[in-house]
Parts: sequence; structure tokens; C-alpha cells
Amino acid sequence: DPQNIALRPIHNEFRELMDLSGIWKFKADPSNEGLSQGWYRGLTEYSEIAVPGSWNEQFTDMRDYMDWVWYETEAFLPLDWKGKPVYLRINDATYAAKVWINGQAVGYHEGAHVPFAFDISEKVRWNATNRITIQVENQLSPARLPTGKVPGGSFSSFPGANYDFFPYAGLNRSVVLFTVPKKSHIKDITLLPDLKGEEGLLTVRVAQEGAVSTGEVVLSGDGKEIFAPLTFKNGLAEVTVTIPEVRKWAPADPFLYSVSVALGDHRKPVDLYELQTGIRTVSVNTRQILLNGEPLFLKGFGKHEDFPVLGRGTAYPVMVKDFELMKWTGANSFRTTHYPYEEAYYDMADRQGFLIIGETPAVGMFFEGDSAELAQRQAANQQYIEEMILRDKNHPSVIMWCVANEPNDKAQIGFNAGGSFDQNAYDAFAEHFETVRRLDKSRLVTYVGVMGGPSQWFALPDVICINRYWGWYTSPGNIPEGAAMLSRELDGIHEKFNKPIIVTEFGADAYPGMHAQQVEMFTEEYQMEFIKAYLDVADSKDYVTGMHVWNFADFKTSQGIIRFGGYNYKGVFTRDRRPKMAAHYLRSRWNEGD
Ligand code: GCB
Repeated sequence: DPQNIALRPIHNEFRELMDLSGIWKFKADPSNEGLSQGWYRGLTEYSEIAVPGSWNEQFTDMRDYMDWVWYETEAFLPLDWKGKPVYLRINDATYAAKVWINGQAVGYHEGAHVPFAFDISEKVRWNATNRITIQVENQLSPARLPTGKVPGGSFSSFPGANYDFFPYAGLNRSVVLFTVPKKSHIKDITLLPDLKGEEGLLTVRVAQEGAVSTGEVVLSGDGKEIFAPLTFKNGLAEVTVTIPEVRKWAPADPFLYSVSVALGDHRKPVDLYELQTGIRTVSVNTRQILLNGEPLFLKGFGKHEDFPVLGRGTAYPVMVKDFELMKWTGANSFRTTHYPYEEAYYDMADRQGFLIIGETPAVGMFFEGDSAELAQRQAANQQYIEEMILRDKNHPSVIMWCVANEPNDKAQIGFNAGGSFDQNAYDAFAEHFETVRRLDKSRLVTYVGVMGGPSQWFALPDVICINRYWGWYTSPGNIPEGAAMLSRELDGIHEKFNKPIIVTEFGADAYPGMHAQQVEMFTEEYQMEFIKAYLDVADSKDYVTGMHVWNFADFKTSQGIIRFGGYNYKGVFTRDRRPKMAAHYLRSRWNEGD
């Protein structure tokens, strides 16, 4: 049910929220016997685990474990929740999860890094403790996204992921219980901002469950309070609010209005939901991305949710630190590589004026596989696109959706496929763009292209995004040659497609503390010079509209010959967030004022 993704659970006079974060019971189930043995009736001989948090690093022997596990906790449900729909929302179960309440099955979900929820009202006991059991499984598979176990490719590794970040598993984000009002409640709110001269326009679309026929929107902020009535027809209502002399949202002044939606009216509401949003427009011409009609240059990073011991687990201190460090370098943007992030990232970006390219978990997407696997993967990405847009659509910080990272046409081993082209792969891929454009006309859409990928695909996105490592994976050791290749390639692409270009990844591994007087691969000097050379090329092309360094920080990977010690060292910060030379360099360059 979309309502469980669209509106994040909140606590107010009509809605309750209970966070179940803490220490849970945990048991691995390598031969998947727990189901037949009824482990959902209560775990025995279990160990303990922190939720949120990946399971891989919390134990001494679970790092590479990718099969079934069981989680269990208890929650006391107060009597005053009785009579209201009660939901269990799991904010990330990587990769698939089955859920039981008090031993009764309530649902199954597949897909990582997006929330899902089940109505558990009929299964709970009031004024009593309830047992919550979640079976999770993280098998890597060619039919899943992120993709695993597709043979070949330069990321051949153990565990066998078709991407380099470590396949951290489990309940990586919080699990919560929440209620909505009984008879009628708000299911979804879509905010569509626009500008007309000095006026701001905000279209508010509301979907409700129930029979209330009227509602009300109150927009407030910047000394204004604007009321607008809602009239529901078949559960839907829409109104456009005009804001005179609007204070536009932009990185330099990320001003947020609050939008309060009531069912009934604000004097006697039956449900209330409040959101913060910014009024801004995003558009594109042949050379630039425009925010509120003004050209924009994206300076920033690709990132990961990755930290020692936590794995991919939610860590608010790390989030705060990362925003501080990004600001310290002078960055204004990031891409949620390679999956939607925890929701607090987007809230912070809204408030702090960061721009986000929101990416689905479509990574390792080799168009090689049997047709059943390809069909499953296609369906999974369609679902991810819908869920990501449902969840993140009201954030002014999100300016562009990215439907896939480095999809490969046919079996592209290494970077030398020479742009092989397959019409079926193209058509399948085009469907994702159609879906985004149908669901959200207010933002841009892109995909991120791999070196050697088919150039025909650049016809699809609004902005051409490419990851380039000339001078690293090819022409290793030769930065000038790499930069020259980049320069030639950029000109060629722009001449042919006449669209703005972002280099969404470029970078070099630097082992922290390794130095060379004459620049040499894997040293901090090489990384810094590589980044400098690429930024210089970009500065000489007025159609380059952004540069995202790969990566913000070093991160854990699977084991393979191109990942020394099980890490990707392309971070400009170490994994524990200490700056390398490149971070200092970016700080001086990006603060000059681009
Ligand atoms: C890429 C991938 C990214 C890798 C990076 C690398 O193109 O998009 O996930 O980590 O290259 O360092 O090789």
C-alpha cells in the first residue's frame, strides 16, 4: 500500500509513533530450517544484535554471511492505540523479509533500501507485550538489484556482488510502529512547486482514506500564513496556493515553508500532517541545469552509507559529520550512490541547501542473464523507481532522479566494449525514463553511463551523466593523457547530443598516508593531481554542469584484486573521516567561488 511509503510516520495529536531501535534477538539460519521449525513462535538459543545496523560486522564470524537470519523483539501496545490502524514499518530490510506478529504471518517484501509497512491491527494484543519476528535473507542474485553473481566483470569478488561496495545486510534502518486515525486519514501528499515572476505557486495534492469530503491546507513561513480549502472527490483533492513575493529555495538561502494539511478544517480536524518544503524550479537547457532559472554548478561527491562496525546501519552522528565535512570542502551536492539513503539525509539537505541526485539501487545492472532474470530485474527497478519517488518526492533538495548506475549493454567486461548496442536493452531501459516522467514532471531524470557504454543511450536523459576513470583504469599512471581523453570525449558527446554533462564519478585510490615526490598511483599526491586535472578540463567547457568526485570517503568492499585490503580508497576522506590531501585541495578550490 503506497500510503506506508509516501508519508513518513510522525507523532502528533492524531498519530502515534514508537521506535523499536535497540538490542534485538538474532539467529542465523543457514539451511533455512527456521520456517519449518516454527521459529516465529519465539527464538531459542539466540544471540543479540543492534537494530539498526548491518549484521556483517557485529559478530566474529558473520562478515560474508548472505543467507537467512531471524530477528525478534517485543513491543508493548498501549490501550489508547486500540481502534486505530496500527502499522509496522521497516525502513530497510536488505534484501527480503517475512514478518510475523505474535506468531501470525503478516507479510513479505523484497527490495533493499526502501521502506515498507504492514497493517498489523488484527494481530496485536492490547495493553500487552507483542512479539515481532522478522526473517531476513540477503542472497546475491542476477535477478535482484543491486545485482549479484553475474559471472565476469572487473568487480569479480567475494562475496560475489556485481558492484564494489560491501553487500551489508539486515535491518540497516529503524523499525517503527505507528498509527493513523481510524475513520479517515491522509494517505499521501504531493507538493509541486512552481514560480511565476515574484510569485510562488505550490500545488498540493492530497489522497485520503475515508469519507471526509473537505480539508484545508495552511502554508506558513516568512511572515505569511495562507489558507486554501480542499474538496475531495473519490478520495483525492488538489489546490494551488499562491505565495506573493516568494522566498525561493536555493543553496544560498534554503528557506523552507511549512505546509500543514488537515482533514476537516484546522479548527476541528480529524487528521493532520505537516511537511517542510522549499519553492524552487529545476530545468535544463543545452548547456546547464537551471535552479529558479539561474545556472547551477554541482560540486560534490558520490557517497555511501558506510562506517566501521555499523556497516550500512543508520548513524546520525556520521550523517551530521558528513554534512559538516561536505560544507568544509565547499561542496553543494551529492548523489545517493547507489541506493536511496536514510530519510534524514534528505531533510538535512533541504535545510542546509544541498542538492541531491536521488538514485535507485539499480547497480551492477549487466544486461546479461537469462530472460526470466532480466524480467525480474526490470520489474524490480520499476518498483524501486515508484517507491523512491513516492518516498522522496517532496524534498526541494532532490533535483534529479537517476534510474541506474552504469547499466551495461550485453556482457561488458572491463571498459572495452566499444559501445555495443542492443535494441532490447535500450527499450527496456527507456521504460524506466517513461515511468519517471509519468510520475514526476517537476524534476530532471538521468542515468549514469559507464566508460565504453553505448552512446545511443544518451538520447534518453535530460542531463548526460558519466563516470570516467581515464588516467586510472585506463592509461594508468598518466594523468595528462587521461585528462586529454576526458576532454576529447566530453566535446564529442556534447557535440552529438547537445545536453549538459555532469561527470558523476572521477577519482583515484589513495592509500592514506602514502606519498611520492613524483606523483605515482595510490599516493595522496596522485589522487589530488588527478582530481585537479579533471576539474581543469571541466572548467574549460561551459556545457559541463557539475563535477562529483568519487568518493567522499573510503568504504568497505568485497574482496578482489582491485580492492586492496577490502576497501575502495578513492575517498578524499578516510573511512573514519580524516582528510587526505585531496580534501584540502577541494576545500581551497571549491571555496574560491565557482
Ligand atoms: C564505478 C562505480 C563505483 C565504483 C567506482 C570505482 O564506476 O560506479 O561504484 O566504486 O567505479 O572506484 O571503481
